[in-house]
Amino acid sequence: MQSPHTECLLKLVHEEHSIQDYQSNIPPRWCTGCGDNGILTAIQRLCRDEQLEPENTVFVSGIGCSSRLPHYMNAYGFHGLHGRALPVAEGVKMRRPDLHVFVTTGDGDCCSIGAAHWIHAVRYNMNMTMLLHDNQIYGLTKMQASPTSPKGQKSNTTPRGAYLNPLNPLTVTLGVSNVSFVAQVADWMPDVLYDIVSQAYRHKGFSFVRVLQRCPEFLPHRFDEWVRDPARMRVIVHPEGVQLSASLSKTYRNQEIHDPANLDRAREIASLTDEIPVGILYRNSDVPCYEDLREGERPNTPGLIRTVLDEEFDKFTIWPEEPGVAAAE
Ligand SMILES: Cc1ncc(C[n+]2csc(CCOP(=O)(O)OP(=O)(O)O)c2C)c(N)n1
Ligand code: SF4
Repeated sequence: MQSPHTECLLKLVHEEHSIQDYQSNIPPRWCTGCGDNGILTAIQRLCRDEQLEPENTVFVSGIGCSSRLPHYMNAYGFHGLHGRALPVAEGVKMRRPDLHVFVTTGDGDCCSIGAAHWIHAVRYNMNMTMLLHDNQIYGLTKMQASPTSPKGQKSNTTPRGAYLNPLNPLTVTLGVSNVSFVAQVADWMPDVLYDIVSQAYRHKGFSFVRVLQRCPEFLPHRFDEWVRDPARMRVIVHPEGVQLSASLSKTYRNQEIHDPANLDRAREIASLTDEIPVGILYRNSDVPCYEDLREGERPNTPGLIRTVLDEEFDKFTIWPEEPGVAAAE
Protein backbone atom coordinates (compact mmCIF):
# COMPACT_ATOMS: atom_id res chain seq x y z
CA MET A 1 0.00 0.00 0.00
CA GLN A 2 1.28 3.48 -0.85
CA SER A 3 1.87 5.98 1.90
CA PRO A 4 0.08 9.33 1.42
CA HIS A 5 3.53 10.83 0.73
CA THR A 6 4.27 8.40 -2.14
CA GLU A 7 0.82 8.98 -3.58
CA CYS A 8 1.42 12.71 -3.57
CA LEU A 9 4.77 12.25 -5.39
CA LEU A 10 3.15 10.00 -8.00
CA LYS A 11 0.55 12.67 -8.66
CA LEU A 12 3.32 15.16 -9.32
CA VAL A 13 5.05 12.79 -11.73
CA HIS A 14 1.86 12.21 -13.72
CA GLU A 15 0.87 15.87 -13.87
CA GLU A 16 -0.40 16.79 -17.33
CA HIS A 17 1.61 19.37 -19.22
CA SER A 18 -0.42 22.21 -20.71
CA ILE A 19 0.63 24.17 -23.78
CA GLN A 20 1.94 26.94 -21.50
CA ASP A 21 4.45 24.47 -20.09
CA TYR A 22 6.21 24.48 -23.46
CA GLN A 23 6.21 28.27 -23.92
CA SER A 24 9.32 30.06 -22.74
CA ASN A 25 9.10 33.41 -21.00
CA ILE A 26 10.56 35.13 -24.08
CA PRO A 27 7.81 36.40 -26.41
CA PRO A 28 8.47 35.56 -30.11
CA ARG A 29 10.11 38.45 -31.94
CA TRP A 30 9.08 37.49 -35.44
CA CYS A 31 7.23 40.02 -37.64
CA THR A 32 3.45 40.05 -37.56
CA GLY A 33 2.17 37.52 -40.09
CA CYS A 34 5.49 35.65 -40.25
CA GLY A 35 4.86 31.96 -40.95
CA ASP A 36 7.33 31.02 -38.21
CA ASN A 37 4.60 31.85 -35.66
CA GLY A 38 2.34 29.09 -37.03
CA ILE A 39 5.19 26.57 -37.05
CA LEU A 40 5.96 27.34 -33.40
CA THR A 41 2.29 26.85 -32.49
CA ALA A 42 2.20 23.46 -34.26
CA ILE A 43 5.30 22.33 -32.37
CA GLN A 44 3.98 23.45 -29.00
CA ARG A 45 0.72 21.65 -29.71
CA LEU A 46 2.62 18.50 -30.63
CA CYS A 47 4.67 18.64 -27.39
CA ARG A 48 1.48 19.03 -25.35
CA ASP A 49 -0.38 16.24 -27.19
CA GLU A 50 2.56 13.83 -26.97
CA GLN A 51 3.23 15.00 -23.38
CA LEU A 52 6.96 15.33 -24.16
CA GLU A 53 8.90 16.04 -20.97
CA PRO A 54 10.55 19.47 -21.46
CA GLU A 55 13.65 18.15 -19.70
CA ASN A 56 13.97 15.38 -22.29
CA THR A 57 13.32 17.49 -25.38
CA VAL A 58 15.92 19.42 -27.37
CA PHE A 59 15.54 22.03 -30.11
CA VAL A 60 18.64 22.68 -32.17
CA SER A 61 18.96 25.47 -34.75
CA GLY A 62 21.49 27.36 -36.82
CA ILE A 63 21.21 31.10 -37.52
CA GLY A 64 18.33 32.99 -39.11
CA CYS A 65 14.88 34.25 -38.13
CA SER A 66 13.62 30.64 -38.14
CA SER A 67 16.54 29.53 -36.02
CA ARG A 68 15.28 31.66 -33.14
CA LEU A 69 12.64 29.02 -32.43
CA PRO A 70 14.52 27.22 -29.58
CA HIS A 71 14.37 30.48 -27.56
CA TYR A 72 10.60 30.31 -27.55
CA MET A 73 10.35 26.75 -26.31
CA ASN A 74 10.50 25.76 -22.68
CA ALA A 75 12.85 22.84 -23.32
CA TYR A 76 16.57 22.39 -23.91
CA GLY A 77 17.86 24.32 -26.90
CA PHE A 78 20.99 25.09 -28.85
CA HIS A 79 20.99 28.18 -31.11
CA GLY A 80 24.37 27.65 -32.64
CA LEU A 81 26.32 28.37 -35.80
CA HIS A 82 24.96 29.19 -39.24
CA GLY A 83 24.32 25.94 -41.15
CA ARG A 84 25.58 23.69 -38.36
CA ALA A 85 22.40 22.65 -36.55
CA LEU A 86 22.43 19.09 -37.88
CA PRO A 87 25.88 17.97 -36.68
CA VAL A 88 25.05 19.36 -33.22
CA ALA A 89 21.71 17.51 -33.19
CA GLU A 90 23.43 14.32 -34.35
CA GLY A 91 25.93 14.60 -31.51
CA VAL A 92 23.09 15.00 -29.01
CA LYS A 93 21.20 12.03 -30.42
CA MET A 94 24.28 9.84 -30.62
CA ARG A 95 25.03 10.37 -26.95
CA ARG A 96 21.44 10.55 -25.67
CA PRO A 97 19.17 8.55 -28.03
CA ASP A 98 16.42 8.75 -25.40
CA LEU A 99 15.95 12.51 -25.99
CA HIS A 100 13.37 13.93 -28.42
CA VAL A 101 15.43 15.95 -30.89
CA PHE A 102 14.06 18.63 -33.24
CA VAL A 103 16.00 20.75 -35.72
CA THR A 104 14.69 24.06 -37.06
CA THR A 105 16.48 25.66 -39.96
CA GLY A 106 15.96 28.12 -42.81
CA ASP A 107 16.49 27.72 -46.54
CA GLY A 108 19.76 29.68 -46.33
CA ASP A 109 20.86 27.86 -43.21
CA CYS A 110 20.07 24.38 -44.58
CA CYS A 111 20.32 24.56 -48.37
CA SER A 112 23.23 26.98 -48.70
CA ILE A 113 25.89 27.03 -45.97
CA GLY A 114 24.56 23.85 -44.31
CA ALA A 115 23.91 21.81 -47.46
CA ALA A 116 26.64 19.24 -46.83
CA HIS A 117 25.30 18.50 -43.34
CA TRP A 118 21.77 18.16 -44.69
CA ILE A 119 22.76 15.50 -47.25
CA HIS A 120 24.67 13.47 -44.68
CA ALA A 121 21.95 13.80 -42.05
CA VAL A 122 19.50 12.17 -44.49
CA ARG A 123 22.00 9.37 -45.10
CA TYR A 124 22.72 8.81 -41.38
CA ASN A 125 18.96 8.59 -40.72
CA MET A 126 19.10 9.41 -37.03
CA ASN A 127 15.78 9.51 -35.22
CA MET A 128 14.92 13.23 -35.18
CA THR A 129 12.54 15.70 -36.80
CA MET A 130 13.86 18.44 -39.06
CA LEU A 131 11.70 21.41 -40.03
CA LEU A 132 12.93 23.44 -42.97
CA HIS A 133 11.24 26.85 -42.70
CA ASP A 134 11.46 27.70 -46.41
CA ASN A 135 10.58 31.36 -47.02
CA GLN A 136 12.77 31.40 -50.16
CA ILE A 137 14.82 34.39 -48.96
CA TYR A 138 17.37 35.27 -46.28
CA GLY A 139 15.16 36.99 -43.72
CA LEU A 140 17.43 37.80 -40.80
CA THR A 141 20.06 39.50 -42.95
CA LYS A 142 17.38 41.44 -44.83
CA MET A 143 16.65 39.99 -48.22
CA GLN A 144 19.43 38.20 -50.03
CA ALA A 145 18.55 35.46 -52.53
CA SER A 146 18.67 31.92 -51.15
CA PRO A 147 19.07 28.66 -53.11
CA THR A 148 15.29 28.23 -53.12
CA SER A 149 14.48 31.79 -54.33
CA PRO A 150 12.54 31.64 -57.60
CA LYS A 151 14.34 32.47 -60.84
CA GLY A 152 14.01 36.20 -61.51
CA GLN A 153 13.57 37.08 -57.82
CA LYS A 154 15.00 40.55 -57.15
CA SER A 155 16.92 40.83 -53.91
CA ASN A 156 19.87 42.70 -52.44
CA THR A 157 22.28 40.18 -53.95
CA THR A 158 20.35 39.75 -57.22
CA PRO A 159 19.14 43.30 -58.08
CA ARG A 160 18.47 42.21 -61.69
CA GLY A 161 16.70 39.04 -60.60
CA ALA A 162 18.05 35.60 -59.62
CA TYR A 163 19.74 33.96 -62.63
CA LEU A 164 19.35 30.32 -61.65
CA ASN A 165 16.49 27.90 -61.27
CA PRO A 166 15.87 27.23 -57.58
CA LEU A 167 17.10 24.12 -55.82
CA ASN A 168 14.21 21.78 -54.92
CA PRO A 169 14.71 20.58 -51.30
CA LEU A 170 12.21 17.73 -51.79
CA THR A 171 13.84 16.14 -54.83
CA VAL A 172 17.29 16.61 -53.30
CA THR A 173 16.26 14.83 -50.09
CA LEU A 174 14.46 12.09 -52.00
CA GLY A 175 17.66 11.47 -53.97
CA VAL A 176 19.85 10.70 -50.95
CA SER A 177 20.60 7.11 -49.88
CA ASN A 178 18.72 5.94 -46.78
CA VAL A 179 16.03 8.63 -47.09
CA SER A 180 13.20 7.60 -44.78
CA PHE A 181 10.61 10.40 -44.43
CA VAL A 182 9.87 13.40 -46.66
CA ALA A 183 6.85 15.69 -46.35
CA GLN A 184 5.81 19.16 -47.42
CA VAL A 185 3.26 21.54 -45.97
CA ALA A 186 2.50 25.26 -45.88
CA ASP A 187 2.27 27.52 -42.83
CA TRP A 188 -1.22 28.71 -43.86
CA MET A 189 -2.71 25.20 -43.44
CA PRO A 190 -2.49 24.88 -39.62
CA ASP A 191 -4.37 21.57 -39.25
CA VAL A 192 -2.39 19.82 -41.96
CA LEU A 193 0.82 21.36 -40.62
CA TYR A 194 0.10 19.95 -37.18
CA ASP A 195 -0.81 16.55 -38.63
CA ILE A 196 2.41 16.34 -40.66
CA VAL A 197 4.61 17.52 -37.80
CA SER A 198 3.01 14.83 -35.58
CA GLN A 199 3.54 12.09 -38.15
CA ALA A 200 7.12 13.24 -38.66
CA TYR A 201 7.74 13.10 -34.91
CA ARG A 202 6.26 9.58 -34.67
CA HIS A 203 8.34 8.28 -37.58
CA LYS A 204 11.38 6.34 -36.39
CA GLY A 205 14.20 7.86 -38.41
CA PHE A 206 15.19 11.21 -39.90
CA SER A 207 12.00 13.08 -40.79
CA PHE A 208 12.45 15.91 -43.26
CA VAL A 209 9.56 18.38 -43.37
CA ARG A 210 9.70 21.36 -45.69
CA VAL A 211 7.29 24.05 -44.53
CA LEU A 212 6.59 26.77 -47.09
CA GLN A 213 6.75 29.80 -44.85
CA ARG A 214 5.54 33.29 -45.59
CA CYS A 215 7.91 36.21 -45.02
CA PRO A 216 5.61 39.26 -45.18
CA GLU A 217 8.56 41.55 -44.57
CA PHE A 218 10.70 40.69 -47.60
CA LEU A 219 8.55 38.52 -49.95
CA PRO A 220 5.04 39.67 -49.01
CA HIS A 221 3.20 38.28 -52.05
CA ARG A 222 5.24 35.18 -52.80
CA PHE A 223 2.54 32.61 -51.97
CA ASP A 224 -0.58 34.77 -52.51
CA GLU A 225 -1.78 32.78 -55.56
CA TRP A 226 -1.78 29.53 -53.59
CA VAL A 227 -3.22 31.03 -50.42
CA ARG A 228 -6.13 32.55 -52.37
CA ASP A 229 -6.78 29.54 -54.60
CA PRO A 230 -6.75 26.27 -52.60
CA ALA A 231 -7.26 24.33 -55.85
CA ARG A 232 -3.64 25.06 -56.67
CA MET A 233 -2.53 23.12 -53.61
CA ARG A 234 -2.45 19.38 -54.35
CA VAL A 235 -3.08 17.51 -51.13
CA ILE A 236 -1.45 14.09 -51.09
CA VAL A 237 -3.78 11.82 -49.14
CA HIS A 238 -3.52 8.19 -48.02
CA PRO A 239 -4.63 6.05 -45.06
CA GLU A 240 -0.90 5.88 -44.17
CA GLY A 241 -0.46 9.61 -44.64
CA VAL A 242 -2.60 12.73 -44.45
CA GLN A 243 -6.37 12.30 -44.26
CA LEU A 244 -8.39 15.50 -44.55
CA SER A 245 -11.46 16.18 -42.44
CA ALA A 246 -14.76 16.59 -44.30
CA SER A 247 -14.60 20.38 -44.01
CA LEU A 248 -10.97 20.61 -45.18
CA SER A 249 -11.81 18.27 -48.06
CA LYS A 250 -14.33 20.83 -49.27
CA THR A 251 -11.68 23.55 -49.26
CA TYR A 252 -8.87 21.44 -50.70
CA ARG A 253 -10.64 19.56 -53.48
CA ASN A 254 -7.49 18.94 -55.49
CA GLN A 255 -6.33 15.68 -53.91
CA GLU A 256 -4.17 12.79 -55.02
CA ILE A 257 -4.14 9.39 -53.39
CA HIS A 258 -0.49 8.47 -53.08
CA ASP A 259 1.12 5.58 -51.21
CA PRO A 260 4.10 7.05 -49.31
CA ALA A 261 6.00 3.80 -50.01
CA ASN A 262 6.17 4.71 -53.74
CA LEU A 263 9.49 6.53 -54.16
CA ASP A 264 9.22 7.02 -57.94
CA ARG A 265 5.84 8.73 -57.67
CA ALA A 266 7.11 10.74 -54.67
CA ARG A 267 9.85 12.15 -56.91
CA GLU A 268 7.33 13.08 -59.61
CA ILE A 269 5.06 14.80 -57.09
CA ALA A 270 8.04 16.63 -55.60
CA SER A 271 8.84 18.04 -59.05
CA LEU A 272 5.46 19.75 -59.57
CA THR A 273 5.90 23.46 -60.14
CA ASP A 274 2.52 25.08 -60.82
CA GLU A 275 0.72 23.26 -58.02
CA ILE A 276 2.14 23.00 -54.52
CA PRO A 277 2.03 19.40 -53.25
CA VAL A 278 1.25 19.05 -49.57
CA GLY A 279 1.38 15.77 -47.63
CA ILE A 280 3.64 12.84 -46.91
CA LEU A 281 5.56 12.11 -50.07
CA TYR A 282 7.72 9.28 -48.82
CA ARG A 283 8.03 7.07 -45.78
CA ASN A 284 10.15 3.97 -45.21
CA SER A 285 10.31 2.79 -41.61
CA ASP A 286 12.72 -0.05 -42.41
CA VAL A 287 15.83 2.09 -42.83
CA PRO A 288 18.09 1.54 -39.79
CA CYS A 289 18.97 4.52 -37.61
CA TYR A 290 22.65 5.27 -37.24
CA GLU A 291 22.45 5.55 -33.45
CA ASP A 292 21.01 2.01 -33.35
CA LEU A 293 23.78 0.64 -35.58
CA ARG A 294 26.30 2.06 -33.06
CA GLU A 295 24.29 1.05 -30.00
CA GLY A 296 26.81 -1.41 -28.51
CA GLU A 297 29.62 1.13 -28.58
CA ARG A 298 27.94 3.79 -26.48
CA PRO A 299 29.15 3.99 -22.86
CA ASN A 300 26.16 6.00 -21.76
CA THR A 301 24.63 4.09 -18.89
CA PRO A 302 24.18 6.41 -15.89
CA GLY A 303 26.67 4.32 -13.86
CA LEU A 304 29.39 4.58 -16.51
CA ILE A 305 28.80 8.30 -16.99
CA ARG A 306 29.22 8.81 -13.24
CA THR A 307 32.44 6.77 -13.19
CA VAL A 308 33.92 8.73 -16.10
CA LEU A 309 32.90 12.07 -14.54
CA ASP A 310 34.27 11.04 -11.12
CA GLU A 311 37.61 10.14 -12.72
CA GLU A 312 37.75 13.54 -14.46
CA PHE A 313 36.81 15.46 -11.31
CA ASP A 314 39.35 13.47 -9.28
CA LYS A 315 42.12 14.87 -11.48
CA PHE A 316 41.34 18.38 -10.23
CA THR A 317 40.33 17.63 -6.65
CA ILE A 318 42.52 18.89 -3.84
CA TRP A 319 41.90 16.40 -1.07
CA PRO A 320 42.01 17.71 2.51
CA GLU A 321 45.07 16.48 4.31
CA GLU A 322 44.41 13.82 6.92
CA PRO A 323 44.94 15.23 10.40
CA GLY A 324 48.37 14.41 11.72
CA VAL A 325 49.83 13.35 8.33
CA ALA A 326 51.43 16.73 7.53
CA ALA A 327 52.75 17.04 11.14
CA ALA A 328 54.33 13.60 10.98
CA GLU A 329 56.14 14.46 7.70
C1 LIG B 1 29.27 31.93 -41.28
C2 LIG B 1 28.15 32.92 -41.40
N1 LIG B 1 27.89 33.45 -42.61
C3 LIG B 1 26.88 34.34 -42.75
C4 LIG B 1 26.13 34.71 -41.68
C5 LIG B 1 25.04 35.73 -41.84
N2 LIG B 1 23.72 35.13 -41.86
C6 LIG B 1 23.00 35.02 -40.72
S1 LIG B 1 21.48 34.36 -40.98
C7 LIG B 1 21.78 34.25 -42.64
C8 LIG B 1 20.73 33.73 -43.61
C9 LIG B 1 19.45 33.38 -42.96
O1 LIG B 1 18.54 32.95 -43.94
P1 LIG B 1 17.66 31.67 -43.74
O2 LIG B 1 18.48 30.53 -43.34
O3 LIG B 1 16.88 31.48 -45.00
O4 LIG B 1 16.74 32.01 -42.51
P2 LIG B 1 15.59 33.08 -42.29
O5 LIG B 1 16.24 34.26 -41.63
O6 LIG B 1 15.00 33.44 -43.60
O7 LIG B 1 14.64 32.37 -41.39
C10 LIG B 1 23.05 34.71 -42.98
C11 LIG B 1 23.60 34.73 -44.34
C12 LIG B 1 26.43 34.14 -40.43
N3 LIG B 1 25.73 34.40 -39.33
N4 LIG B 1 27.44 33.24 -40.32
S1 SF4 C 1 11.97 39.01 -41.71
FE1 SF4 C 1 10.59 37.51 -42.64
S2 SF4 C 1 11.26 35.54 -41.83
FE2 SF4 C 1 12.12 37.13 -40.51
S3 SF4 C 1 10.67 37.39 -38.83
FE3 SF4 C 1 10.16 38.90 -40.40
S4 SF4 C 1 8.61 37.90 -41.68
FE4 SF4 C 1 9.62 36.31 -40.50
